Amino acid sequence: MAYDPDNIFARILRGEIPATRVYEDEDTLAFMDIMPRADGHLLVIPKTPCRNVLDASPAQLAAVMSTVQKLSHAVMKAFDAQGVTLQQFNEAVGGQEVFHLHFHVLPRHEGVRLRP
Ligand code: DGP
Repeated sequence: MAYDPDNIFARILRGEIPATRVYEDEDTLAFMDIMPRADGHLLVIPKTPCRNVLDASPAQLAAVMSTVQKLSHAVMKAFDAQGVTLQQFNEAVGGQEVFHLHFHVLPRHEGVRLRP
């Protein structure tokens, strides 16, 4: 499937719509999810065009996962969490709604369920 350069996350990358940015490096950006399912729920994306894991290069995956790991530690510390759940969806049938590769980082606390 083709990459749509006007998807919402591409527009966030270009600064056309606002987002609460929490981390950025040469290859990746992280910002807070607009519909958080846990306190501290953030999204990590590559800066280069990529529809999802099925479309990703090894370099894009490596960069995104490196940031996911870094921010998992940071968000656990910031939110005093005991763990994190990582989620990632591919194509509409796989639950994907925004067609720019992203990983959800969801801090988890004992006895607290993810919000729907
Ligand atoms: P999914 O593709 O299924 O992982 O769902 C997209 C996620 O992106 C969902 O958790 C809500 C979030 N989201 C959608 N639009 C925006 C937006 O404009 N800004 C931010 N920060 N998050 C968004």
